[in-house]
Amino acid sequence: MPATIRLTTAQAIIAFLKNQYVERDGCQNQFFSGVLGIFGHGNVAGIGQALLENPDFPYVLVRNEQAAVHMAAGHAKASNRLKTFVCTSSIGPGATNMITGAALATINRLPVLLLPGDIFARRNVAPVLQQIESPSTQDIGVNDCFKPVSRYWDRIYRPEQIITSLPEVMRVLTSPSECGAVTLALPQDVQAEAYDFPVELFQKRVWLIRRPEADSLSFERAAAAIANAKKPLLIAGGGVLFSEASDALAAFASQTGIPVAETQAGKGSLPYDHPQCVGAIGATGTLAANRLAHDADLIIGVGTRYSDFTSASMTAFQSPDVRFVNINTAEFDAYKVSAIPVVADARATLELLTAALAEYKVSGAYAAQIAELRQKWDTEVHRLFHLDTKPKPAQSEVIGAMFEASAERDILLSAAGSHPGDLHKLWPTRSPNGYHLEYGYSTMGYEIPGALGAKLADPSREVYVFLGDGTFLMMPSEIVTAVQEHIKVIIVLVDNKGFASIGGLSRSLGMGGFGTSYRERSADSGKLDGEFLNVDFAGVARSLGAHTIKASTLGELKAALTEAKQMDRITVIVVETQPGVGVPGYESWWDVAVAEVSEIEEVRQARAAYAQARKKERYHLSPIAGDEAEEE
Ligand SMILES: Cc1ncc(C[n+]2csc(CCOP(=O)(O)OP(=O)(O)O)c2C)c(N)n1
Ligand SMILES: [Mg+2]
Repeated sequence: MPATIRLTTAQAIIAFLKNQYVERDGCQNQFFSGVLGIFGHGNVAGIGQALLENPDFPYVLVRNEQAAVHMAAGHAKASNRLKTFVCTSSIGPGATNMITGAALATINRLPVLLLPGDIFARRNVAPVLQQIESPSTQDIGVNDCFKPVSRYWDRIYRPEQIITSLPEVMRVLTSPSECGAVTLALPQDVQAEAYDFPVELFQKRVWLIRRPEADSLSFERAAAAIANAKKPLLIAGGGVLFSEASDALAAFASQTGIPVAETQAGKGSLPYDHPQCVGAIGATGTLAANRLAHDADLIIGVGTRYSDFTSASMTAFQSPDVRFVNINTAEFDAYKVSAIPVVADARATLELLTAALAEYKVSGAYAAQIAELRQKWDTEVHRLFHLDTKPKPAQSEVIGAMFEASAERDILLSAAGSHPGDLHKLWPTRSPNGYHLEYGYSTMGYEIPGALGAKLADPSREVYVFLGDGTFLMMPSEIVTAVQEHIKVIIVLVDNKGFASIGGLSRSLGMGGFGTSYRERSADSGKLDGEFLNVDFAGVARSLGAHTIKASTLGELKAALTEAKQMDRITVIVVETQPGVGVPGYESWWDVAVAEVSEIEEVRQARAAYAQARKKERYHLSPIAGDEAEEE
């Protein structure tokens, strides 16, 4: 008989999780950095009790379950998916608070493990507090809502089910192609139930993070397509960073001369001053990247899922002959845009391509065009960093000041508002993962908890958070967690009286910014166009425990950043920016559908412009280039 140990289901889960390790390129580390969560009756006596008995597995109390998942996702992103946290919640609202975080993680392909409490498996006391009942089945609950946002979902009705479920949990969390949110719903009675578990289950287990290589035929076709390309452009997505392929990409780009454009998730794949780096691509792209994309005859997509921001809503690639090669661990992404699919690890494939393309170099004319576009873009960034706007600084000047204050390995983190677009264009990223944008789900509220997770992934890197006033009001609460855990991050909070981003979008579509600024309802008009609301953001941050500084001018902001660097605790700098001074778009667009009929003339005009712009949207259905080549 194999040796067994009698544990509750919750005790067994914690004992298993703390013994999981990952290994890549010969380096090993513990996969879970601990457990984040909030206790309620649905987990306090189960997972809570197990954590009490396992003090070597750190438990961090957070303020909001959604924030716990963001913190885990930020941690996973900043550690290239080699680490994450477990998130525990009670049943009901504590559990469903995690759904937004789960969607964020799955969309961004980040591993997070969620353990929501669930209603009693034995049912005799139903309906329990916070249970949603169904007249048609007893086998449904709010945790079923996690199914579409999880890459793996399971509910544990009997203790021994975890023996087969937990290995599946780990397979998905450590898979380079499948990873995302994993949800294990845990009925509260089952959490506390004991079972004789095999001791083997709790031995140290090391999960190999594979670097799959391409099949030879796909690889040869991809290499041939590149060798024949006259105007190739490589798009670096998040997969380049996850794969730690920056050096391999730099070698490939230097040798071939192929320019590299970056998605939001892939920005920082190359340092901004690498001669082949042409910066952001797509709706929030640089002039350099967007011009090159427009005429490219071959797009090499590495670790990208071609979101609408990357493809400028399928208008970015206008050459009639454009073809695609996609390098991706996920077959799903590799096959997009009718590409030659190279289902493989980014680093391994780029190294092999560099060797296979020793003879290839872009033309002198193309190289000169790349150099000239890069030069023009540098000038534009310099202009926007030094607008000298008065009396308040423009947002681009705030970004410039943050860049000047930060050091090479520091991290710039943001998620929603007007910041992602401005930062994607302007932030000169100096080191891999130095640019941390959650732009798969663009979740207001990710920034503070995401930053805490990123900081815990590598405390030697300073984390700067660029935060909107709208986002801050949505979830300021994790400042308390930062104080509790002694986690230092620097937050620059831009007070622009509401939603500059959506307000600007609304105005551009003929709706005059309706319902997007923070103003009182006017007694005269009955609308939200009265006095501006005067929220004391610094006061809120201070009351939660942060060191706070108010800056009214660019000079004060620079001084505040110097002070913040010297602080040993979370610091919030509040800066008001000059309204209406935005960063323009650069020969790009984003499809936001405009009303087809309207009483408002401006909306009708916007619709006409919209119909015109949409004509550039393309399907990329060309036969796969490799096949064509073979037929000739
Ligand atoms: C949770 C969530 N709700 C709504 C949105 C849609 N949205 C995107 S940006 C934005 C406004 C953000 O305002 P703020 O943080 O002040 O940034 P600003 O636009 O002023 O730069 C909204 C409402 C979102 N991205 N996330
Ligand atoms: Mg704002």
